[in-house]
Amino acid sequence: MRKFGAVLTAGIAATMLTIAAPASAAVESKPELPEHIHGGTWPTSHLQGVALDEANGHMYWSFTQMLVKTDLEGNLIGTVEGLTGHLGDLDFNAKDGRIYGSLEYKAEEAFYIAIFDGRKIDRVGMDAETDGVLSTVHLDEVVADYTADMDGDGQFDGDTADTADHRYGCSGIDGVAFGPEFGKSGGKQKLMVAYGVYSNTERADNDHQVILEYDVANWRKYERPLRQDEPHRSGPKEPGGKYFAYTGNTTYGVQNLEYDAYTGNWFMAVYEGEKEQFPNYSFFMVDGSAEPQRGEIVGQPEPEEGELLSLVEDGLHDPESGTYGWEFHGDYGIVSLDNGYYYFAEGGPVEEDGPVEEDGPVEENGQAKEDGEVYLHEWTGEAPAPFTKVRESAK
Ligand SMILES: [Ca+2]
Ligand SMILES: [Ca+2]
Ligand SMILES: [Ca+2]
Repeated sequence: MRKFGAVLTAGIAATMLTIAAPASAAVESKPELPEHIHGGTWPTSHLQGVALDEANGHMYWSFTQMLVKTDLEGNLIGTVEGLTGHLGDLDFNAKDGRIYGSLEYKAEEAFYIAIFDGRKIDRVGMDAETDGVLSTVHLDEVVADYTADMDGDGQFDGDTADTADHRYGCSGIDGVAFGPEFGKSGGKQKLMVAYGVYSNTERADNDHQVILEYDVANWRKYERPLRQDEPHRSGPKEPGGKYFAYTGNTTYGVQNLEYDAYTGNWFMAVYEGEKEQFPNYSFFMVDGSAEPQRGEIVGQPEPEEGELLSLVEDGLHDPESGTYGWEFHGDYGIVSLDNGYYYFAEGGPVEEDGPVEEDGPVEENGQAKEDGEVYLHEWTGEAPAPFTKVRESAK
């Protein structure tokens, strides 16, 4: 499904830079966390995101239609099931101890932040609607951009990439993360929500990642139980901020978003884009120390201004498009431990007795399952990949 061919070409053509060590200096001593955690094997779509509750020793895993809770040895504690939409990336909110994730119902034109009360998840097979562990807040802003009739023909073309519709190419939402406001290193933690963006090489208005900012401190009044047969619309009318990062078009936008207090930057893992005029990197960093700048959101049908974010100017560089990035696959889950160590997720289709090829016979006999796990990584700051796996053998 993913295309790796263009990546190699881009990597060779790009200028290699050496990244400076972050201001916080050397990597701290290795944390007392396992180097590998297995999230299990589930009859769902693939792993979409992970969230760590370090204080309580719990890991949460988004398997698209199911939330899984394990301890840090990978022992199963519980699951929340019955999601008919798309549960995407997650993050843990240290302030209220809950897990926030993106949840899409494209046919119903409903886009939510799903809020799981992890403390109440204590058994396998809990129901997303009726067991009181999940509340949802609707995001009107996403609906407005997703459903925009951009070519003005009076028709909204729905869930397809092959159209001029969807403002900024918005396909919904996926990456979510808590962190400080852009341009700040501390202060109130805001929830940042990144758009999915369809891959389409025929239009010029889809070359930005779009990030909405919300203050969830007053969200209790909006929270409602999930009702999938009757989607509610309770939520903030507008985001607290809306930001644009020029990366070139990607395939479904920011898969995983994470704030890294160690470097002070925001990580964006994407499935590579296909436009020839871009290097189509798989990993970008937004400079968290840079104040957003008011400027033109290039490529829009009518000239439009917005709050523009700055990419970290390191790693790989493509002078023609002016973009910077890295080659690293964090699409299935990222947790920054905020000390130079990270969990990155991996996963894929498996059979009971071992891995199988994607699109292999297991897909046909209806026994396909998806496996998910995370591995501890360490910051290197190098290019093309700025992280390296912490290996058991290095102990
Ligand atoms: Ca249209
Ligand atoms: Ca995803
Ligand atoms: Ca995240």
